[in-house]
Amino acid sequence: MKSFDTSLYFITDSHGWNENEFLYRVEAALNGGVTILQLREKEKSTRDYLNLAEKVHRLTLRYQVPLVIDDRLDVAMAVGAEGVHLGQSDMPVAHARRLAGNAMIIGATTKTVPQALEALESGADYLGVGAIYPTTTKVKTVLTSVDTLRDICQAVSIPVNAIGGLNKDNIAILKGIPIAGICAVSAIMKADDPETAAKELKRAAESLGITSSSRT
Ligand code: TZP
Ligand code: MG
Repeated sequence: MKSFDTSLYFITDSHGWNENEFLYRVEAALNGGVTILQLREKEKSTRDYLNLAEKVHRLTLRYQVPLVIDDRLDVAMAVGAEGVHLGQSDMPVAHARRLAGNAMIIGATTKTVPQALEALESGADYLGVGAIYPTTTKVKTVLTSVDTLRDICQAVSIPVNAIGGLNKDNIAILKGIPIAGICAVSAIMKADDPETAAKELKRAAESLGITSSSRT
């Protein structure tokens, strides 16, 4: 059964950390209550991505938090991850769905209503939309307006998450927009105390009315 909650969606970035420090931070974030976790690696070899994914999956399984692998359906399937997240230049959602079957959580990055509708029709389970604010995380992206985010939320029936430069002090801009959750990399990954950072972000999201809701 596919059940997931994107209300506090943590995306990892291993830059600047050795493996032990990285895994410590991942576990701290899990302790802080992140509801879904994406392993995002852009520079690792396939083998190194697989090895790290296996280690992270052991942690996420212990916390019963779904693990999503960024970009790579093969890595996701090979480690038995619960999901994969696909960008506009990755494998199309329809192809991934055909290969992975219905049980896999498939997320898609979309920046426009037509892209969102296409992802929905292709079988995506949730959407990531942004960047809402400029980001310090290494990514090729452009800013997405809050109005476009609202339009996408209204156009699709699946959960939509906001991403990009979001932290506990600036997410009020999302008030009143029917997003399912907040995605964060640096607000948690680079925090002095990732567990507290996750808790504080969760509280800030709850104060906007973004609450845990498992999707099936
Ligand atoms: N896609 C759009 S912005 C972004 C991605 C992967 C990075 C978000 O990172 P941060 O540190 O939360 O701004
Ligand atoms: Mg990607």
